[in-house]
Amino acid sequence: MMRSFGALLAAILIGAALSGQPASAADKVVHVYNWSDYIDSKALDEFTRETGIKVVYDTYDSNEILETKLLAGRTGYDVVVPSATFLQRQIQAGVYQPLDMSKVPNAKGLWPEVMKRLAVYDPGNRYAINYMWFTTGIAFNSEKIKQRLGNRPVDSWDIVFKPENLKRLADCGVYVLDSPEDLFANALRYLGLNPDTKKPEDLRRAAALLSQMRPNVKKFHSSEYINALANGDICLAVGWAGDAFQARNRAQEAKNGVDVSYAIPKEGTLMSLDSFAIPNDAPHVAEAYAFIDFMLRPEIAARNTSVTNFANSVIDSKPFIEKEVASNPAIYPDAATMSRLFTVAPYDAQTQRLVTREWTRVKTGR
Ligand code: N2P
Repeated sequence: MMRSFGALLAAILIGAALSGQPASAADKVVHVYNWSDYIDSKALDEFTRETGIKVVYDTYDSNEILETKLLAGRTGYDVVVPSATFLQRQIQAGVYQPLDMSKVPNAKGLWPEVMKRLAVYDPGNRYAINYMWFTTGIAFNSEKIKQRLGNRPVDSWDIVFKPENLKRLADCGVYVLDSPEDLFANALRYLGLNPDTKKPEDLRRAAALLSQMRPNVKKFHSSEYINALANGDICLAVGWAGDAFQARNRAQEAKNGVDVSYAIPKEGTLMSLDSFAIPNDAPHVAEAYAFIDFMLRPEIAARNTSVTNFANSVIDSKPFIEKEVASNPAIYPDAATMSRLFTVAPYDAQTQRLVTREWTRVKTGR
């Protein structure tokens, strides 16, 4: 053991000598695993320019994918961005290290209201720092919806959960998030049940409602809807707020005449919080802190919001955010809308198994 350790050390030292750099220079890297379409790529370049830390950046589009990796361990990632419910049970599973806030000076600018909401999942805000928060809602192609449903406003989950409505949109294309947490919570709410219930019979009722969507859904997917909406390939998606507005912007840039809108349904919807956390076995902890702190700078947070159209939690970023984004009530909801948003607690293991099984049935009919 000692010998092989010595040999390893020698190899590192020789390697460093050959490359002409001290061993630590090779460590100037941070491995970040974040949601797709969730950052201004120029912010990454700027971080590297300023700190000399290279960013290896991978993306995912589902909490389940992230969680499977985290629970297997040794992901090699230094910073990950779970949603709050997943964060809570990952903390309980011992996946993360407690944060040393003295290494994140910009955390002083975090929005107390958002961090308070996050504290429900991470008591005392010990393990995570909020990155973005947002709603799940209905993204749609205004013109195509009007052709099919007339002038009635798109303002209710009725359009998605009443098969006679969704059927009229099947020909122009409907995508739905492949995210059981979002869909179950909203189906429960729509049925007048507690969106946070863990009762098997309630969850089965929600699953039955969700199953009715299947014949009219082209795809269950959590990131492809941005381009599909922007290109006019689909006319409706159950999706996340920022993604909907990214679709709108892409269509505008392409000047293809497609107009994408987004609605927070009047019945209310799920509010989610995605937060930075550092895995226990992160190989580059100092760099992880540097990365998180950089992203909390007001100007940088503002750019990430202006580009992604997701609301961040750095209060002083507001004046730097593009006006159209900062004043968009679907991105930064007003108090009345806020009061219709709900959050949910994580599923216990047994409920999770039920939900996973039912969700597979919703998607495949089997
Ligand atoms: C970004 C989606 C992030 C919100 N495309 C889902 N957690």
